[in-house]
Amino acid sequence: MFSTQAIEWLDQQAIEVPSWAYGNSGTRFKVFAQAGVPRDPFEKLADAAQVHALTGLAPSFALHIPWDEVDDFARLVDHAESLGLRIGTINSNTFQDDIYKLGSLAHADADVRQAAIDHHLRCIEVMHATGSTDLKIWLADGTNYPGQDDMRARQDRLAESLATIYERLADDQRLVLEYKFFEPAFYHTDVPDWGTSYIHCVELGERAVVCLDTGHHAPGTNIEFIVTQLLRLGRLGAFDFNSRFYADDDLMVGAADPFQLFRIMHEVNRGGGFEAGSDVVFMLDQCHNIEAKIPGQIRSVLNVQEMTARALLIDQDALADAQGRGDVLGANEVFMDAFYTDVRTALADRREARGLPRDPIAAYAASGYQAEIERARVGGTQAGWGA
Ligand code: RM4
Ligand code: MN
Repeated sequence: MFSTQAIEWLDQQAIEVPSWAYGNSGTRFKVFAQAGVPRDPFEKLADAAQVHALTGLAPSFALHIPWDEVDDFARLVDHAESLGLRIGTINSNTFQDDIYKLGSLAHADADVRQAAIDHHLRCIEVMHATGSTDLKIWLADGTNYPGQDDMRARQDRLAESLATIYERLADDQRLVLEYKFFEPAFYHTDVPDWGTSYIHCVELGERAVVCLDTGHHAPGTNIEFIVTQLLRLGRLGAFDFNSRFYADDDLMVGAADPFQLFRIMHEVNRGGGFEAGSDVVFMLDQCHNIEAKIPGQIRSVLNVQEMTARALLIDQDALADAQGRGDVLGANEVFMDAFYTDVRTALADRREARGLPRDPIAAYAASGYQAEIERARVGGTQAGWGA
């Protein structure tokens, strides 16, 4: 079914999982605790290792600081390696401390800005201790009311703070700037869109790149166009995958709109994002509020794999030919043919050939792991949304 090239890319596909997907999470209405939830980053890694062992798709693990602070990062790295994993992106957190009520890197008060900068310098230390090469910055900065603060001055302060952080990165480390159009700020956000993120990145330098979180756009936004443009500009650093029906729902990627995920993967392919040497990081940024977390992560990485596989089935020659002839319906038919092709059996065959279970969700259920963690992990809490 697949070309040799497609098989090679599918076999090498790597999707980074976020530590916070394994911890308790919820909405502002309620955080529902789940039995067996990890008590520390070591246990989160153990859970992530299940996802990778059963799918072969998730070799790296993103940390959120300070949620995942530990005394000894060398021990955490050893633990990750013993589980066949490595530490990926380090995500900063300047949205939960009281001092950040009116912002962090764009705050009017120089002391607050300095505290936020210092937090990022701590994150860079963690990067050195873990071998991570990506510092991901998502800011809750913004305002709720027109006139509340000077939007223009906030951009200048933000640019200055980012430059201070960027200067401290090593040559092989990147600053990955994520945008989001609203929430928690409801009037304006300081990095609301890809254009703003891109402008700051260009000003910073070559190692500053954009993170596209699929849940961070206004309804109706053509996300795949943004993917195309950022790849064209060489600034698509990372994805935060999730899906949404309304706002930033953080549901499982591909759950709300598999066709959108397919279209995104087609543009990734078109822009060389699967090729050797591409440095696009494919990360999940999700919360499993009501569903079981480990199977939720397994389902999510499989969804990404499935839509990647379908996108790789597009007959590129036939598509280019129809496009060149101005054959509107023909081009669309080539595109849709691939989308409508069920690849699940072919991917299960491929898994079997690689020594992986045909059905990772069923294999997880049969493994007894869930019962074991529910028995063993009692009484702990772990920093995160629920803390
Ligand atoms: C934000 C954003 C960030 C993530 C946090 C937990 O909405 O998407 O990427 O680190 O949530
Ligand atoms: Mn995100």
